[in-house]
Amino acid sequence: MPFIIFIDFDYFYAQVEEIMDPSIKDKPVVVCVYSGRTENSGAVATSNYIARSIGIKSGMPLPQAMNIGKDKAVFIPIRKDFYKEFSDRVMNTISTYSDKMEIASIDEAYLDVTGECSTFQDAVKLGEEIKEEIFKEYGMKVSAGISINKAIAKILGDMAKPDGLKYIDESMVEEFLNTLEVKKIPGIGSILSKKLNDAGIKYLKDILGANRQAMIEILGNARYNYLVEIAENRYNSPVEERIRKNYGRYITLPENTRDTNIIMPLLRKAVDSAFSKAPGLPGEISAIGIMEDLNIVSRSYTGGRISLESAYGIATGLMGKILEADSRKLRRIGVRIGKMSSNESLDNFF
Ligand code: DCP
Ligand code: CA
Repeated sequence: MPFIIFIDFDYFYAQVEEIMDPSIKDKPVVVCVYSGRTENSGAVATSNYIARSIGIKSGMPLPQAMNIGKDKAVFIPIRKDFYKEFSDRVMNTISTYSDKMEIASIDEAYLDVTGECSTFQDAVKLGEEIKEEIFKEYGMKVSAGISINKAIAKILGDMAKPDGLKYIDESMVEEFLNTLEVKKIPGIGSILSKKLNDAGIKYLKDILGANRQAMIEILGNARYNYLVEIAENRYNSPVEERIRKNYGRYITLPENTRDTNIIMPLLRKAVDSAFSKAPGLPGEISAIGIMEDLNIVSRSYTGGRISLESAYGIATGLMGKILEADSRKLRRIGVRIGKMSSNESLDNFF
């Protein structure tokens, strides 16, 4: 069975605004899309949880939100490019945990960590580590769901909000599916779930006993099949690699350590792996150390076309410098290569 981690950033746009200006953190924060028609026309893109608790939610018309928020809420115009860039950085950090990653939206990602983990418990630990690292590095809270397929992982991630983590392993799946309400399933909004409720369907499992034609009428063929697959625990849509190419490789050490007998062989392995992904030889190589307190330290070398053989020595030297300058233990190590002189692009050029 695969191990899948789903990550969703909490109240994303509004949280970015809080991170940029912590003084607004204890107020309702509302990110607004102004339509420009009249001064206050537009809608709420998203809001923080304090704003949600007083009823200001995504999609609400601005005049209504302003009426509720009045003088206590902070209204901020949307700055999409800035959030996109923030998202790219967080996604980059997440991508260091597995080579199989699917970025599903600006604030959602799936990781297949089957290859990184020998037990489900390892996958849960990795999920906790990802949450911790994102918070440490960016001050951002995310929620995580961990299970044996993407659908259940996402359902759990949604249930874990905010700032939570939930998991269901193989042995718990059946019981989980037996009591799962259909409205909790991604893609089943309030309109569909009302229609299903009217047809006597409250739980996902009810669909299996219902009249097939009647269900298809409400759901359509594709969605019906999708729900049946989840309900019968046959859903296995793979994590599809959708990610900006990153010629890096990070490895979590078996324990926090400064022992070069443990670190350097794994560093060589990271070099091998980074080179195997790259289309040509790099002009730059960095060694990265993620410390026991999750602070990140890196050292880089630039020059010429670096061969795999020389990369081992360079990376080892860089890691040596990291250890020399620091007294902390290392938790993870990484190698990143860049400034590629790609054979491919030369071919295209000539
Ligand atoms: N978004 C938007 N308009 C909407 C819904 C969402 O512009 N009607 C944007 C703003 C959100 C981002 O997409 O920050 C992600 O959407 P989510 O549904 O994941 O919502 P949030 O991240 O805001 O909240 P949650 O904590 O529920 O994930
Ligand atoms: Ca979100």
